Order: sequence, then structure tokens, then C-alpha cells
Amino acid sequence: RMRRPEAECRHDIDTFTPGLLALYESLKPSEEHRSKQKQLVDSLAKSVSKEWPNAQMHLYGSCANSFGTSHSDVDVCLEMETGTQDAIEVLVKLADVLRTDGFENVEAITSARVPIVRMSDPGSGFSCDICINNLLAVANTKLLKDYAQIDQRLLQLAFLVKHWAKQRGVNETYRGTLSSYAYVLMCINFLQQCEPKILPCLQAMEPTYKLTVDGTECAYFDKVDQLQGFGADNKASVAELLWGFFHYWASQHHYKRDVISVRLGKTISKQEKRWTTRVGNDRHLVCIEDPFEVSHDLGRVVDRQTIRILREEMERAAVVLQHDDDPCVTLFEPY
Ligand code: 3AT
Ligand code: MG
Repeated sequence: RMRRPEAECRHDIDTFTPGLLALYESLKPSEEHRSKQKQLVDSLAKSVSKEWPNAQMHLYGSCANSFGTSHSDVDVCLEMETGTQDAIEVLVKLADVLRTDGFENVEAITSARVPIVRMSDPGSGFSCDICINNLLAVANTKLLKDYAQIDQRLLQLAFLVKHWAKQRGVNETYRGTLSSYAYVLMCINFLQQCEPKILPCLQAMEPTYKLTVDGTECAYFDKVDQLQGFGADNKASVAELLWGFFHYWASQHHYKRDVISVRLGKTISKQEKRWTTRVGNDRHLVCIEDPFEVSHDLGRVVDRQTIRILREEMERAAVVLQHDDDPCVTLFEPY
């Protein structure tokens, strides 16, 4: 059993900031990566417009929310009238069109919560997921992107956390751990709650952006250029924040009682959300409220066994940052 992390971080924690920032820089996608991504999107747009001239293409996920690394896939949403056809029929047709146009490994995955076509681009080798009319994902992509523009420490923290999660094998929803999207929301919520606050709560402010998707209203303050310097009173370094993040999830978060809510910029009780009993497969052991689809718990994939793995990893990370001689290496060691 490992030592429990202490409440205060070590006094020399800042000496690790340069190493962590160098790692962050190395994770950011290169210009070449971006231009290849753009080529993929352009050739996809060509294929789609032949069959569906009125379809609009949106990028979502990490290729558009600014949290993408050079290993991220490309997520595309097609907005279109499907008439009497349902989305599944359209996806099957789309898969045919893409195969004919030379895309590789084309596969319609129709049983998923969000049905998609998955394929890879022979030019770049990138993997690409295409969904239809999933405009909530387009809205939450913009929300994340807007948060990222307020304080650069969010991007730095989230890249490091995503990298840690991938290296440690806790970024796999099909195995009961958390999605990249969930980790970014955890980072935002952490920075909304630290003292002094590093991020505001955009959904609690006067809305300047409004979009209604299938009856769900997505509204928030999106004039983020007016919020530059919001977190300037908090001088915490990236190393300190990274430790704080893991320390929070290792030993401060009240898993039994609380739900983290980016929408409200704080935690709320499970009771309030009626997430106290298991309904179907939703166990609500780690509760992360989707900012727009508020009945959706992004932690619902976590079960009794994977919550233990997750918490042990959080604890390991906090201990490594607290006691290890070379935490920038040890923290990200493959599991
Ligand atoms: P990677 O860099 O690809 O790991 P990502 O942000 O693209 O990170 P995903 O590919 O897992 O993450 O998801 C793509 C987008 O789909 C992110 C978010 O806009 C949306 N999304 C993912 N999971 C959910 C979910 N459970 N509920 C609502 N939206 C989701
Ligand atoms: Mg992605």
C-alpha cells in the first residue's frame, strides 16, 4: 500500500515545471500534422458533397477543441436533412461512398451510443470518425475551446493529464475508464474551484452564445477575449496544479457524495441529481455531469473494479509528484 499523499505539495515542486512544459510542447500537434488534417477534411468534404450537396461538415472533439495531440484522431460531424432515412441508413451509404473514393478500413459502427463511420486516410494514416447530426458534441467542442482561451494553464494541465491517462491505461471507456472529454471536464472543474479561481463558470454568466439542439439549450458567455487575465491572481505553476489535480482526485474528492459540474463551476450532491441508485448500467461511482446534456454522467462507464484502478492511479500520480526524484519521467511510465 502506498503512502497517502500529504495536504501540502513539496516546496521544490516548481523545479519540475520546465520539464513538464517541455513535455507539453512535445505533445502539441505540429504544423505538418495540422495541414495533413486539413487535407483529409478537404477530401472527405469532396466525397460527401457529391452524394449530399447540402450537408454541412463540422469538426468536433480534439481536432477542434484545441486539446488535440499529435496522436488524436479526427472527429467529423455531418449536419444534414435525412428525410425518411434514419441516420444508420445514411451511415451505411456513406461507408460505401468512402470505400469507392479510396478511403481505407471503412467500417460503419451502428451499434454504438453515437453511431459512426470509422475509416483511415491512406495519405496521412489518420483515423477518422464521422457521425451524423450530433450537434451536442459540436456545442461541447466549442465550450472546451472557449475555456482553453482563458488561461493557458488549462491546456497545459489537460495535455499532461490526457498523456498520463493514455500512458497509464486509464483512458479507455470500453474498458471502464474515462474518456478524454471527461478528463478535460475534470481539469476545467478543478481550475474553476481552486483559490483564487483560474477559470470562471461560463454557463453561469450572461449568455452571448445560444444553440438549441433537440430540445437541449446550450447557452453560455463566449466572449472569452474579455476574460483574458481572469486567473492572474493565482500564481500556481503547472507542476503545482498537476499535483493539486491528482491530490484532489486521490484524496479530496468525495466520491460517494459528489458530482462535479462544469455547468455550475462546483460540485453538487448526487442526491440533488438523483444519481444515488444504479439505473440499468449507470452506476454513478465517479460522477461527471455533461455541461449540456445534464442527465448524462460521463463517469457512468466506471464500475467497482475500474474505480479502484482509477483511484490507485490518481494516488500513485500524487505520490510520484510529491516524492519522486524524477516525476516527469516516473509519472508517465507505461503501465
Ligand atoms: P482524443 O484526443 O481523441 O483522445 P477527444 O477530445 O477527441 O480526445 P474523443 O475522441 O473521445 O475525445 O471524443 C470526441 C468528442 O466527442 C469529444 C466530445 O465533444 C464528444 N464526446 C465524447 N464522449 C462524449 C460523451 N460521453 N458525451 C458527450 N460527448 C462526448
Ligand atoms: Mg478524438
